[in-house]
Amino acid sequence: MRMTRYFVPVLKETPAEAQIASHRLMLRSGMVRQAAAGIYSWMPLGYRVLKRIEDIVNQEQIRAGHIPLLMPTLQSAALWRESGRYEDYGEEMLRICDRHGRDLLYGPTNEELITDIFRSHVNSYRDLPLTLYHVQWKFRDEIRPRYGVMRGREFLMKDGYNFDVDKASAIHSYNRHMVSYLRTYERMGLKAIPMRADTGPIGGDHSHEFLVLADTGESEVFFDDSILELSLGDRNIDYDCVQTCSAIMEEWTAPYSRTDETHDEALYRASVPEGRRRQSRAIEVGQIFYFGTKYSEPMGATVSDRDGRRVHVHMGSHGIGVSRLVGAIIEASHDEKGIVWPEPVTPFPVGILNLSQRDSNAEAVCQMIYGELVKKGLEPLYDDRDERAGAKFATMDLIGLPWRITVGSRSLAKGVVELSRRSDGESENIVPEHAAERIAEIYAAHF
Ligand code: P5A
Repeated sequence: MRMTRYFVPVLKETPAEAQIASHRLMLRSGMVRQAAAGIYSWMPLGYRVLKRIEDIVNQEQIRAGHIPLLMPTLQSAALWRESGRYEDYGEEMLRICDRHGRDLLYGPTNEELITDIFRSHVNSYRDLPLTLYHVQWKFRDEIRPRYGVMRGREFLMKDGYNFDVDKASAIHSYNRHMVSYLRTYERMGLKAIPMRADTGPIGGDHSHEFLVLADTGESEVFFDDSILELSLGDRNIDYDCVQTCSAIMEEWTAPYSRTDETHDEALYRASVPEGRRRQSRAIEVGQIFYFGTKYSEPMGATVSDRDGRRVHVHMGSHGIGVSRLVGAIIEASHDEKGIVWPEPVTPFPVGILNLSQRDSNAEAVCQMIYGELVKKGLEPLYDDRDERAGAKFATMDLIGLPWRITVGSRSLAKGVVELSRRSDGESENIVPEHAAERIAEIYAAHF
């Protein structure tokens, strides 16, 4: 993409309303624009990142055997009256009345709607286990939307729902989600720690939140430092294997880790050696729940079991804050100059920066590198504006692409261009013909 043909409405001034780095940087780099309190338009650059995150989420869901579908944003209030949550949900629910006087709502979550789909079409234990999920916009009329996309009113969530014939099978679904979430966050370059959590309006008594450490996070967390050393790496995981998933679940939940809602000071002191006790702020980027028959009973979602008896299905639900993750990744990865995108979610793999825009040779070299990168499926962002070098560097640093190829008359006279890394500024000179190949090698390690 050529910058002169793109749309990146960067801001020169830091917007006064933004209190945390990610919100500031997303506004300044033209990734989002507020449409109303807690409601954002995703500008081209922000939209690319959102899609990258959504792609990783989808790939990992499908790898775990979960099935994508798409439910609407608007739901009928009648279903929520069946579960009893229409009144209980309170003021966070946006209630709408259509022209016929029928009550609708903008879905804050989809347990009722998915249970309705399930009960209408599934009849037998033979069709289980089943996990359906979608990535869809949600609305929660948060009393205090803040921190940009972190606590929005309209936000993008991946929400999945498992249906199992009994508790043991549902616990496997829960563990499988835990494992697939760990892998999902790891692929984004994030350390997300599972922590025992409260269940709030979703219900049940079995839940974990996934938290990313950040000073600006809204949660207070207490954990055993040793949990930070755990990693799935490139383990080959069989998601259908009960033992594999429960062993990984055990591994990650053995060290103490809890949010302030479930924190037990006595247990913490007794089970974590003093030198390993850590207390921090953190951002909740996902949560998983097992709630048994909380929805299937009032809504009559049953299947016939092996003995021909009708039983209520056991369910859980599992959410990832897709739009929140954009902010969380920036909180975890930025410096004083701007964003530092991890390779797996960057909007463009590399930026080409032309310091000598009016030199036809420099333009030809940039175009050659651009063409080679596109051939390799790595579309770069080419800053071809007729701007001062300083302004171009500042924009690239703000936008935060992980790699930059700088082309200028002076270095071309020596037959080289500069390849540099955003995270530490490390750079090297390479011949222009090798530039695209080098970028391809770097990215091959990630995909
Ligand atoms: C699980 C999926 C649920 O709603 N029902 C379906 C369950 N869980 S949750 O914890 O309430 O939400 C899941 C994740 O969504 C993100 N999230 C938000 N992101 C941005 N702005 C908000 N206002 C907001 N509220 C929730 C969080 O990442 C949360 O973990």
